[in-house]
Amino acid sequence: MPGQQLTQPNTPPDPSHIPDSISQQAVQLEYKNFLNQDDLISIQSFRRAADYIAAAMIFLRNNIFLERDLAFDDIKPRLLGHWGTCPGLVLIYARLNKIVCDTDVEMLYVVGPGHGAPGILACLWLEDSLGTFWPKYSRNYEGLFNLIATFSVPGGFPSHINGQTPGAIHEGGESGYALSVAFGAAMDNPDLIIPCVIGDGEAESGPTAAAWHGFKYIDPAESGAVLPILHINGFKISERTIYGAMDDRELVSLFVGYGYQPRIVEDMENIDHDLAASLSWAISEIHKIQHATRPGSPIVKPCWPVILLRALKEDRPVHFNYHGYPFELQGLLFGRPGLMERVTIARYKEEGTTTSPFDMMLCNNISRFDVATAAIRGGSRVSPKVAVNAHIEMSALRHEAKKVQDYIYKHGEDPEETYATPSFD
Ligand SMILES: Cc1ncc(C[n+]2csc(CCOP(=O)(O)OP(=O)(O)O)c2C)c(N)n1
Repeated sequence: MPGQQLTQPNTPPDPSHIPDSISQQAVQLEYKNFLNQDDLISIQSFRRAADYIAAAMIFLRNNIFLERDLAFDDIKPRLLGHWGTCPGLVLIYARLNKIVCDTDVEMLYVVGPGHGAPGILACLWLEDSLGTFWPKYSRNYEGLFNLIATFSVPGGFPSHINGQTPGAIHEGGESGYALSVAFGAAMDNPDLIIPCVIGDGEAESGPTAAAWHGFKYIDPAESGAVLPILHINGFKISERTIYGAMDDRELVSLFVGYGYQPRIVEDMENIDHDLAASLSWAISEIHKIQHATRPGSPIVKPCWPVILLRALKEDRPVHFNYHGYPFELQGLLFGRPGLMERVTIARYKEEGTTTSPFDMMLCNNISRFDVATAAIRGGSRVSPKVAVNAHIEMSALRHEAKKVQDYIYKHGEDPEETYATPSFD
């Protein structure tokens, strides 16, 4: 906003002057534990794998499974593809995929932020849709190596979704057209549902501003439906977005005015449940409209669903474990109030004497036990779920640290496992 001073990267929207009563127009759903445990685990595993592959496509030229320590030469010399939009695209893809597998609904996923190509290509590789058309990207080690190593270099996939991508009907290289492409695809395709992701930067463009009205040209009796999903991650390249700066009341007023039923999805702690319940609600609303109108009784001004996905929390605490003098880091933060409150810096307190390397860390409160304790302490400030067992977990860590220190004082050296490579499940 003009004259506004921002103190943190993803500043929450300032409250508007719109009466709170408008919030009642946003669709409310009970979504806690919407997914059963098996579905939750499978979706989250898919997302973790796809997010890793997407990040690797952008950054790594080899060493794709991190089989040895990362070296400078493992990083691509020229980084292309936008990481910021990928996790959101994958989040939506993962759930839609499950819906398509579990039901007989026909879907086409149109992605406005086509510059998030790594996210989409990673999903296509995981479900083996790439290998079917491109044997060099088959679902094996070699196929994954080719996907990652050749991404955004000549001969590989480019950083935007293009015509080589199986199933692509929209390139997404030029922002603004996803929503109109989606409405076009729905016409005369009565059984097709088209979830269409629109970036909040893209949503500012003229073509998208007009396309929100597209459903006014859709006859639910003979055409399919578009489910717009506005991806409000707050940024367009390096600038804040207008939609990211709008509070819920402004967003709800706007979309109710366009003629939609808006559902805001924003519970990052339970995002898979929240999104799954919201997509199921949206699909059932679409079916309700279509079933009501198809026996030959047209509905005047049906209210189609729209999903407003706020996919970023901005206030996470940051803990630096700095094995040196912290002045440079403090200098960077100096005078930036939002950041000063969020960031804590642990560093050597200059305590300890002739002892073992790990004991030096324990004495200075910068061991891995201290990092874990700081994460729990910071996490419990922002998440009641973490706060519940925080004191039990922190005392267990203190106990573990004491056991290690006792061992060191008894044997005069660090326990062997101190230097073992950690494994992650
Ligand atoms: C018409 C047009 N103008 C400019 C660009 C350059 N551009 C690429 S991505 C991007 C930002 C898109 O922001 P958003 O839609 O919010 O996507 P996200 O932040 O999720 O990546 C811009 C401006 C473009 N692709 N098309």
